[in-house]
Parts: sequence; C-alpha cells; structure tokens
Amino acid sequence: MTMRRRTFLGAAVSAAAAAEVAAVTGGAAQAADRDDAAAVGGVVTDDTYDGSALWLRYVRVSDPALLRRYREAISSVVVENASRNKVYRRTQDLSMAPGSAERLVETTLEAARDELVRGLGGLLDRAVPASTGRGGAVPDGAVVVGTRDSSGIVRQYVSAGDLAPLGDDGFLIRTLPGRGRGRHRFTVIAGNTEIGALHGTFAFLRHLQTHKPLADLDVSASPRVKNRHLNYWETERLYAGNNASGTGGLGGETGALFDFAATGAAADRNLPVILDRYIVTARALASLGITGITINNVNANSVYLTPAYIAQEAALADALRPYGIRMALSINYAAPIDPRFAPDTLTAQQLDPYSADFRGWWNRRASLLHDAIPDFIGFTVKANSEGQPGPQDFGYDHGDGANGIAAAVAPLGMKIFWRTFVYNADVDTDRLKRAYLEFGPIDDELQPDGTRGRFAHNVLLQTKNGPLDYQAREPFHPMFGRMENTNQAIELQITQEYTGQNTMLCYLAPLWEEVLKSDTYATDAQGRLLPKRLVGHIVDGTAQHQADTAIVGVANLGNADDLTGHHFSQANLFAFGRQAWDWTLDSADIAEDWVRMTWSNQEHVVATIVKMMTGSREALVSYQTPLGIGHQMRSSDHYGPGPSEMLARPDWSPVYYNKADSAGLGYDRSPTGSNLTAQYFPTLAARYGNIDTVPENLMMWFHHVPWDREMRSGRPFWDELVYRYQMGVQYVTWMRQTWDTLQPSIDARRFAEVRAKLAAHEADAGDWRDTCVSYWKQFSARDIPVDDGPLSVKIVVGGRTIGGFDLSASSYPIPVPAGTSPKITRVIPADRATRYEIVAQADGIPGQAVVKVVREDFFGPLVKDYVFVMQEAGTDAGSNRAEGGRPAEGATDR
Ligand code: GCW
Repeated sequence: MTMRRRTFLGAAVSAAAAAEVAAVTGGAAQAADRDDAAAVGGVVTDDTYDGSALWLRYVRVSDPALLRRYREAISSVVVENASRNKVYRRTQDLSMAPGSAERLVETTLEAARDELVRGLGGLLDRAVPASTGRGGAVPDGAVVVGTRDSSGIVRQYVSAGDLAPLGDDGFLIRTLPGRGRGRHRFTVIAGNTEIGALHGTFAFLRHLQTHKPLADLDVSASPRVKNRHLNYWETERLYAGNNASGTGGLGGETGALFDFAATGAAADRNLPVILDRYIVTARALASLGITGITINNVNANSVYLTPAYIAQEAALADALRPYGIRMALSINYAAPIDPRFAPDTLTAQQLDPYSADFRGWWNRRASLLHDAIPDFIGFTVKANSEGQPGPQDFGYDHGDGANGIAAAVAPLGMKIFWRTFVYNADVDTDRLKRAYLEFGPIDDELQPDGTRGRFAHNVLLQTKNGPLDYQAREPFHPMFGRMENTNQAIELQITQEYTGQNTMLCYLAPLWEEVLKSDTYATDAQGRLLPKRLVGHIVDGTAQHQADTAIVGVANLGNADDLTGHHFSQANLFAFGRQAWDWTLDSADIAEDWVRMTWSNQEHVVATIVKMMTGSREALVSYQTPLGIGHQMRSSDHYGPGPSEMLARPDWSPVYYNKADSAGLGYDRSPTGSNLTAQYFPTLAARYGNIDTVPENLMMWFHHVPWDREMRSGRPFWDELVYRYQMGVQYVTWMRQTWDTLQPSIDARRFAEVRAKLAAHEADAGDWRDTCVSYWKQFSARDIPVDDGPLSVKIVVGGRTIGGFDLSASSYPIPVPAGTSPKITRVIPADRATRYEIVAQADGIPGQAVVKVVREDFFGPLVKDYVFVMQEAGTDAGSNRAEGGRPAEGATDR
C-alpha cells in the first residue's frame, strides 16, 4: 500500500523519507488487523520472523494506554538540513544489491531521520512523517534531531554550554515546551556532532522500545571510553554462517558478514555491492555507539592491503560512514615481504622496525588506505603470537615493532592496536605469566626525556580480559593496572568460542561486568591505593590517565538470518556495545532492555527471559569449568569437553591446565607454584596466593586443590566439584522447561529455533558433566557423591527409604517387593531450600514415577525431574542399570 505524500506542515519531504513513510504505513495498515503481528522495518512479521532486525525491531507498543500517550506526545519528525553535510563517499557507483530493503544514505542526519520515521512508525503503528522544519514554530509533538550547526531549533533551545560536556559522541534528549500559545510540547535530540545526534536518536527509540515514560525527558549521555571497536575475524571462530551446519555460507558465500570474494551464485553480491545485512549491522552498531570495526582476522591475510581489496574496503567504509563506524584492518607484520605486493616488496633483512625501508613501506600502504578511506583508523596487529610473524623474528621486541609501524602511520592520523596475546614457551613455564613478562619492562622503561614507557602515543596495547584466553571465568589480566605508561585496550570475545558457540545460551555481559568491576588494588608509585582502580577505571583512563582509551569486542556476526547464529547471541553484541559505552551499567538492566526490544514487553516474559540470561554464564562455568579450572575444551573445536587431551604443545592442552593427579586438581600459581600471583598488586597477590583466602570460584586457577579440602559449603572439594557440574546442567534443564512456558508469548519461528537450541544445549551440558566427572574420578578415586547435593532427595516407597541417586542419571530403577504399593509416599529433600512435586506416580509394576525437584541456588533456579522406574524386586530386567547405560549409583536401601 502506498500513501499520498504530504506532511502536516505541507513541507517538502525527501523522496527517500517518503518511501520510508510509505513502507512503514503499508506495514502498519496490515499490522493493525492483527494485534499479535509485528511491524518490523515496514514489513509485517509474526510467526515467521527470523530475527534479522536484531534489536531494532520496532513493533507496535503493546500497552494501549502507553501507546495512546506516545501517540499524543509524538506526531512528526523534524530534521533541518538533513542532507547538507554529505559524508565522504569514495565509491561513485556505490549501490545496494538489487531487491534490497535497506537503502544508502548520504548523511548522518538522514540516517537519524530515516530511523525515526521507521522506528516511530512501527512503534506507534501509524505514519510519523518527517519534515525539513523550515519556517514557523516547532510543531506540537515534533521530534527534532540535529546539532547547533544543522538546526535552528537546536540552536534556539539547547545552549552550547549544555552540549559541551557531551564530547563528540554524546547526546542529550529533552522534552521542551513550545514557545507561543498553547501547551504544546516537543522533543529535541541534540549532539555536538551529527553522530552524537544519531546516538541520541537510537537512545530515544530505545526508550520507547522499552516502554519507558516519555514525559519531561531530560537525558544526557556520553561514553566513558573513546574507541569502542569490534574486531571481526572473518575466517575464524565464526558461528553465524548461514548453512546447514551453522558455520559456513551458502551459494558461494563463506558465512562471513561481508563478501569480498564470494563465488558462484553470490559472486555478484561482492563488495562494492552493499547488502541489507551491512546496513542493518551499521544501524545496530550505531545504536550502541560503536565507533570502529577491524574487518579481518588478526591471523591476517595481506590480501586486504592490495589495491583491489582496498577499493572494496572503501565501498564498505562509505556505507558504514554515515553511521559513525570507521574501519581498520588487521595486518601481518611481515606483509612487506609478501610477493603479492611486487614490485613494492622488501626482503626479510629490511624488516628492521627502525629502518626507513620498513617504515616507508608501511607508510606507503597506509597512504593507499588513507586515500581511499580518509578516516581509516589504523591497524590491529597480532605479532609473535601463535605462529604470526613479529619483530622478535628479526631481533627486536614488541616495543620496537609496534613503534616502527606506529611511526609510519602517525602522519596519517592512524593508530596501532598491538595485541598482547603472546605466550612464547621460552619466557616462562606458566603460559599466563608470559605477556606481562614481555610487555611490562617496555612500559617501565626509562626514556631519554626522563619519562617512563617506550610505547608510542598512537599505540594501544590490546589485552584480553584474562591472562589465558577468553575463558568463561578468569581473573582479570594482571597487566591491567600494571601498564601505567601505555594506552590500554581491553579485548572481550563476543563470539562464543569457549562459551557454547551457536548452541548454548550464554549471556556474557555478567562475565564482562565481573571483569570491568574487579578491583585491581592498583597503587601509585608510593604504594598508596588509587582512589579509582577497578579494571574499568584502568580501561577508561580515569585511574592512570592514559591519553587514549579503547574497548574491543571480537564480534559474532555472520550471514545467518539472525546475523549471530543463535537468537540469544544477539544479546551479547548488544551488551558489549552498551558496556563499551558505559562499563558501569548493570548487566541485568542491559538484558532487560534487550529483551524488551527483541522479544516482548510483557512483564512475565521480560522477567523470565532476563532470569534465564543472567544465570546462564554461571551455569556454563559450572558444567564446563567450575571452581576456577581453566581451558578443558576439546582442541578440535573448543566446544565440547576434552579434559584428558595432551597435545604436542603442553600449553594448548587441557591436562596442562588441570594438573589432575591423585592429590588433587588445579594449577598451583601461588608462590609455591608458578607465582603468577606476584604479577597482581599486593592485596590481590596475597588473597589469590593463599588457598584459604582465594575466592572459591578461582581456586583451581591458583591452587592445586586437595580432593578432601573442606569447602565453604562444608563439603569436601571432590563432592563440591561434582555437584557444581550437576548444578550447571540442572540450570539448563530449568531454562529449557521455562522457555516452553513462554510459547504463547513468542513468535513461532524464533520460539522453535530457541527451543531446539536449548534441547541441544542441555544434552551437551550433560556431556560436559559426564566426561569431566568420569575423568576426574580416575584421579580422585572417590565415589560420586549422593544424597547431600543441592537437588538430592530420598523417596519412601512401601515404607522403605531409598536414596543414593546420582543426579547425573536419566532414570533410576526402584526395586519394589511383590505385593508392595509402588507409590511414593514421601520425598525427603536434602535441605529445606529444595522444593519438590510428585508429578506422576506408578500405576503398577512395572511403572514410572516422576518427582520434580526445584531449588534456587546462587546462580538461579535448578530443576531435576527424577524418573523412577518401579520394578519388581528380584527381577534383574535392567535393574542395576539406569536408562542410557549409566550405572545407577542410586536405588539402594537405606
Ligand atoms: O583463542 C584463540 C583462538 C584463535 C585466535 C586467538 C587469538 C584468531 O582459538 O582462533 O586467533 O585466540 O586471539 O589470536
């Protein structure tokens, strides 16, 4: 359906905005017929919705009273001079692929205007037309977007002083009374820059998407960290590819987000052609305030530095630019010797980072990029790490190498993000100590001018959150706080390499929050504790006053319909962006916003999904790597369990990390062991170094824990360990069952897809538990604990109390003497916090009874459905074996 184009002001509206309004109106007209349907970007979606709009899903506000209030408050969009500040565009023939739904904009204010027209149109379920606002008073219900430069209205109502503290990226949103007669009101969204105004636009839409009250808005926000980047490993750890196995692509695409060299049916979709998903991504990243993306793997292919690729990169940069997303590339340190650059190549001898040859080469390459992409950020470098070349291959250290390239690109205004993920075996036997041992001295080094620290001003050291490798729980990296003289970037992994990939529902924001809010106990040179010293303060520069700051997330985007491979993985991208903007946010609050924007605003749906999300990471820790043990992943894919694996490189091997033996489990990194603890500031060194004071959730990270050590629960370590594995799985059971209860409230396709993932998740969590526990048991030589676990119960049948049920079994044979009733007459939980319900009784023998046991534990609700198979005593029809072939440890008379 199309609509006659005339705004209520009678003002001219650009053709593009007109098209948007028509599209939204068309969708809205259909949506109005069905309350449960959702208008997304002008397309009515409902039970077939595939998740492709991410959190920018502008469905009609479901609460009628709120919808009425929103409609009263908002009737139009006013953007003055929307088309004036055209952003740089290199690619003259830049175009969307034929049949695209998204479109290219030429300015940031056009992006803001179109987003409001689309978003408000969807949320209010009626056309919200845009005007250029020329002439007269601000209309009642207008949403005005702009800067003091672009907009006379902003100039009139928002002072320069109000905007000043917001910096380049921040914004303010205000409800204002119109000047003149009547009680009319309007909303102003303003920034110092058009990008700031765009960020404000998305914040305003989020406000409505999350059903917050509109009256008297007075919001302002600006980011704590300057560079908020994604790293995109287009060839590695990608779990969002659109094919049957979920990892690759279809029709010649690789499964990666961006197409540079697709073949076959997809060959005509390569850049410079722009695909819908690039624009959806750009909008989504802008909605979070992301400022940059390194588009290729850190194990870098130098083809990205060739002219043909640079032309494609320029096109992509052109498409992203209106959204405030700038581009960077990962480079290979030895790229200058790559024959693909002939005749402009160097010999290995010329890779001296101080030489004019080396610097000249990098300057020439960077200049090509700068010509094509004037706002190009710079390079991400993985050097002397996992086989990548680096300065050490040529007799130099990381400081020499980083500074060499940094000096070459500094005249072009570019930066170097130099990764610290290095672990050369000859540095120390403990892999976790190596990065600080290599980088710390360079940071401390006295310089000729009397200052300390050799790294150049345009170098940021990019350090993973923990000293190992993105484990579901690690202590923060000891370099945070110890690198006073060097710019720091923290690197978080959004793609779920070690945290369930595209199968497990694992909300990562609590992990990042835990890291960012960890106290480093950093001190000044006199040994006095810094007043601000959380990891977040180190990262945002308020602790040690580094000039440049950055937070980097390794992204999880691919070409899957939902772009992330699991509907709940979208939440991790969303949360990363929110935390990158403001690391002090609460991860549960972020989850709530995301659920409201993505799934529903029904209170019980919101509360239920948020609860599922907030415990999911702790559950994963529990069934994969509880109590501080690190890296037990199967080496082939980092998904499943591999505790017994020993590889050619010890420090890639689970056994190197678990150190299982008859005495206990865990890696001694205390002063009696590798003494990693000494890399932390004294308070933490003492706390982590002593097994009596180390937090239990990091115990095996720092200590070899004796099997019989008494834990805080009063249980021996072995029992606690086994129960943790079990509890993690029972949380997943709870999630699976709970998701089922949401079926009436969730659109069918997404409901079914998540349901299938949760079933696989539960089975795979069980595999982790069973594989790990049975392997550890060979060392502990202890029985699987029963009867006093968090979900343990005994049952009374025919007057006999029966217990000893291994929680891991899927069912339990219960021998019932002939002539005895098979009914369960009592259930006796191990403790009072545990609730139960007899869901089914056996009708006879043989027969089956089910007892549901529920308990709220420290990371959320746990559920176990005990399936009891009543069978005649004395028969041995499988009587000593539980279903699934596991020996039934239970079913003994007590
Ligand atoms: O975790 C490891 C991953 C590698 C990755 C490396 C890194 C890109 O298994 O896939 O390489 O970290 O961060 O450099």
